Amino acid sequence: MTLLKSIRTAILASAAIAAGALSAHAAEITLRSSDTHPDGYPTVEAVKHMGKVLEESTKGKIAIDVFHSAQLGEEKDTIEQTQFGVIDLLRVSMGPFNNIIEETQVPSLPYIFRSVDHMHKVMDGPVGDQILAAFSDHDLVGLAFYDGGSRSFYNSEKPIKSMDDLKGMKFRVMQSDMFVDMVAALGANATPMPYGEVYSSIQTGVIDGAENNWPSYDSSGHFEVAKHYTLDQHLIVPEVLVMSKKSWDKLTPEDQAAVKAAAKASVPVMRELWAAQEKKSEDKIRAAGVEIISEIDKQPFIDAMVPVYAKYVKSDKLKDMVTRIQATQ
Ligand code: GTR
Repeated sequence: MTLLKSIRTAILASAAIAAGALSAHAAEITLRSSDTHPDGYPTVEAVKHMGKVLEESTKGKIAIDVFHSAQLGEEKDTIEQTQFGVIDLLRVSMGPFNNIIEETQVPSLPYIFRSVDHMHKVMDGPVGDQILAAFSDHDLVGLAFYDGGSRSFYNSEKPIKSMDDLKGMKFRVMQSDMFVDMVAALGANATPMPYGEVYSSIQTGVIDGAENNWPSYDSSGHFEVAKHYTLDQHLIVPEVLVMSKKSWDKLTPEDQAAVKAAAKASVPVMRELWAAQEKKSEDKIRAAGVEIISEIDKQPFIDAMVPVYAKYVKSDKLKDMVTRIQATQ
């Protein structure tokens, strides 16, 4: 990000926070939390739940204000703002962390998880703890993982029924080099861009499509402009809730423990909301007449990922993480 853009984002974030501060809670400390998703989305509601738990456990001392709908900026920018301490809490996909924290690349690898259950087992265990701990070298505190379902390609042009159909097409990916390489390995072209720019970029033909899970494909409205959805499920990327180290250091050890506990308490709530939303969004999208291609041979997609693994899983540390994930039953 250029310095000018950094300053602009900081000003935007401060203005939104100031506006929100007027309606803030009567708590002694109000943590400002950012999310790209709209009000009512599972991640937004889960952080609100965390806020309720925290208010209770700290007897009203600490509250959370959730700024949804990217009011504080797009994900890559809000990561910086959280590192600076302008934003206290951030719910974000693991993807935009890939270029910053190498451990986050591992659960972002295409087809690394066999299922959402497998992902839960891994992220709830020692590999998950190792990834959370990795945030501390980057002015952040990793608090908890949320669900992001599985991501598949959608586009405005044609039904994708095999890898061959992807040839030469242009897809938006999250701002992660690994996802650019993933799409290239499938024979297509990738354009990294902020989430908020995807709708108009599909509409104007700058890109042919993007990739995401059911709830985001729904809430972003992308299904209105990209009506072919192929369930190749190339990614099951967990999402993460992090806190600014600057904000964290201002809390007493007791309050820090309360924040951690409240974040953990929001995880089962998130999972329940997520499962319900996935179903609701799928029903809505099917009813809207989107063409869904679910009969797809994933093996060629999986095989095509060998060079992506070779490029990103190089160090012994990451190799060991991949082995442990694969061995998790
Ligand atoms: C969503 C995810 C967001 C954001 C978005 C994107 O599924 O929940 O955090 O990463 O995808 O594609 O940018």
